[in-house]
Amino acid sequence: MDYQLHHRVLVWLEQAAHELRLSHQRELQVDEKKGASDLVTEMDKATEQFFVEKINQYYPTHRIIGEEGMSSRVEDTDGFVWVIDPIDGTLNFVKQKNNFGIMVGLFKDGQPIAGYIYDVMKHDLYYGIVGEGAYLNNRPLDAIPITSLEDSIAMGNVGMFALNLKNSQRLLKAVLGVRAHGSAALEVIEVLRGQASVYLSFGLSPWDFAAGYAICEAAGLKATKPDGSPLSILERSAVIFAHPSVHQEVINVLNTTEELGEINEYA
Ligand code: 2AM
Ligand code: CA
Repeated sequence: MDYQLHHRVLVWLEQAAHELRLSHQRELQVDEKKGASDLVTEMDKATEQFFVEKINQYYPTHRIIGEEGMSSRVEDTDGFVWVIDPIDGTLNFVKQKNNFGIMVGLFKDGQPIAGYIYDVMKHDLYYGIVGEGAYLNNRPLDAIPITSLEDSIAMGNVGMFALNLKNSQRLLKAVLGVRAHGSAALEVIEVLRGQASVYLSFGLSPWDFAAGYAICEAAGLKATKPDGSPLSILERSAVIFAHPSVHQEVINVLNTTEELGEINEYA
């Protein structure tokens, strides 16, 4: 790992997070993307632009995949590729002024090197360096132990469970309860901390999962497609982030065909 690069990313994240907090004091320009719940603001664009300018200045040979498309399209994984979500949970950012994150992943030849998730309003900066470990505010992450799926909490999206997408109500039944934040960043954090055993989401874009994928790799957690195969930063995909002791069981649960039975309304 290049520690000068790592230090620069930490500084950039602090600068970007500060600007996002300040932006809550003025009126935001909010536009809809695919609908009323899929929003973008000038701060999504400005934050991505900030990272793109910094990376281009210090690492001109590196390429960037960002949600807001501020750099040229990346078609292969050769060399260093950064994957950036300037605001993850934009709906929360606009409506709650809370519960959103900045996510940055760094990959070399398609393999994760480092990942960063900043829970902006809590001032909590998580990062993982593959081969070294995972950290919260520069201290080694101290996760709650996970013993079994049935004795744990799962993270997901409310709509996904309501619609039983890909048999997800099976997972709802297999755990003690499910929780949702509406931000992939915050949901991955729950798994990193051992507050949940698994976060499952269908249809995540590379910027939604790349940082979490890299931190999970650094922390010894699993981040895969629902069939257990590896993620690609060039493809949108369904993703399971899980503690290794429950990962295969989550896959098995999603593939179960026996009758579902009653669901606990408080799950
Ligand atoms: P975003 O805020 O960066 O768009 C919300 O449930 C979570 O899913 C967020 O992490 C959100 O990221 C992500 N997401 C991905 N695709 C989405 C979509 N089409 N609409 C809303 N959220 C989406
Ligand atoms: Ca986003």
